[in-house]
Amino acid sequence: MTGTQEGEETAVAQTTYTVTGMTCEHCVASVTEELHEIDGVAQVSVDLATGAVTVTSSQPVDDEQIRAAVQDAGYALAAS
Ligand code: 9UX
Repeated sequence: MTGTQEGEETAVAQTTYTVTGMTCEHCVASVTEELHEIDGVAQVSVDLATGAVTVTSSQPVDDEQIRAAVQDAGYALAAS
């Protein structure tokens, strides 16, 4: 019962945030790119319709890092 998936980084954390202000796929691309620059971030999934952004990482990521990256991209994190 060892649960390591081959070919993928081990995901230890997965958190969904709500990002406001994204209105097209280019917005989605910008946010995705910024979030990928954070250490440990392995996968970023964005639902444009709802603003739901799910971040999967190989190590815990501080919410403030997420907030800063989203702001760098030009958008905002909804208060949780
Ligand atoms: Mo699309 Mo988003 O043209 O700020 S990039 S609206």
